[in-house]
Amino acid sequence: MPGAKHLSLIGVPTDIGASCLGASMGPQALRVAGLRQALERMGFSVSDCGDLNGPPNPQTPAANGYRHLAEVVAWNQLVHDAVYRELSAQRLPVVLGGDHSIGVGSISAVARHCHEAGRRLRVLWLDAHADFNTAALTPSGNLHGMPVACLVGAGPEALLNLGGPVPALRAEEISHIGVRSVDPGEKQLVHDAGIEVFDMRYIDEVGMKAAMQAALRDVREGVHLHVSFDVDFLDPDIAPGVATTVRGGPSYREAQLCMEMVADTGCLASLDIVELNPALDVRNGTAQLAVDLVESLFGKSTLMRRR
Ligand code: 6HN
Ligand code: MN
Ligand code: MN
Ligand code: MN
Repeated sequence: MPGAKHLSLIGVPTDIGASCLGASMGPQALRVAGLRQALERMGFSVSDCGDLNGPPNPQTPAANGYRHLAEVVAWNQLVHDAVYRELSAQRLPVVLGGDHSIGVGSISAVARHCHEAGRRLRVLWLDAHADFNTAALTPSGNLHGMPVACLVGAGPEALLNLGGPVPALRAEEISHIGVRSVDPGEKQLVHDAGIEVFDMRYIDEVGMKAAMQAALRDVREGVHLHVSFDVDFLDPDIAPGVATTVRGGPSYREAQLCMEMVADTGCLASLDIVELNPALDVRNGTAQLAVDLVESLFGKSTLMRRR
C-alpha cells in the first residue's frame, strides 16, 4: 500500500462527536481549498467518493456519559465500511472530517486491513488533545474526546466492534504528537495505558526533528502508517478554523517539518483530516493551510530531497 498512487477522498460531514457545530462543513471547505487538485498536481490519481450520509446531529445532552452515542456509532460504521472498501481496492483513503470521533471507524478499518494483510500498523495522532477520555471521566460527554481510548479497548461496546480485531490497536501502535491539553483523569489513563506521547514540552526541549525521529523510529518498509491529523494540532495563530484551539502548538515551519518527515518514510498509507470548522475560519485560510500541509505529507518538497 505505501506508494499507492490512487487516493480516495471520503467526506464525513458531521459534528456528531463535538460540542460546537460546524465541523460538518469541513469536507466541503477542503474541496473548496483545492485538496483534490493539489494532490493531482503531485501526480496522484484522486477519486472523490463524495460524502457519507449519516444521521443528523440531535444536539441532545449526554446519557450515561456519552452524547449522541447511537449516532456516533452509525457514522463510524459508515466510515469503517468506506475506508475498508478503499483499502481492499488498494486505494489510499483520505478521510475528510468531520469531528475526531470518526477516527474510531477509520482506524478500525485500517487495523482490520493490516490484520488481514499481515502488515504492521503504526498510527500517529497529531493533536492538541489526548482524546483518551472515557464515560466516567469525560468533562463533556463528547465522543471526539474519546477515540483513542475506544481504539485501545476502553469504550462503549458498539464502538469497539465496528469490524476487525478488538481492540483495534495495541497501545504501542499509536504515538501522540503535539499534545498540550489533557483532562485530569485522562492524564492518568494515558499513563496507565502506556501510550507514547510527544507533548509540546518535549517538542520545545528537543525540537520537532528529534521528536519525529523518535516517533518514526520503527516505521520502515512494509509498515502501514496511518496519520490522524486533528487540525487543532496547529498553533491557533496559524489555524483559527477549529473549535477546540489550544495555545502553544506547532508553528508553520514545525508543522511542515513534521509532515515532511512522515513523507520521507514512504509508509503513509491512510489519513484522517479532522476538526476543521469553516464557521470559525477566516477566508478558508485554515483549510488552505491544511491542504498545504497535506501536500508535504504526501511528499511535496520545496526543492529536492536532502537524502
Ligand atoms: N478533539 N478533552 C476535551 C473533552 O471534551 O474530552 C476536549 C476534546 C477535544 C477533542 O479536539 O478532537
Ligand atoms: Mn494494502
Ligand atoms: Mn482530536
Ligand atoms: Mn484536538
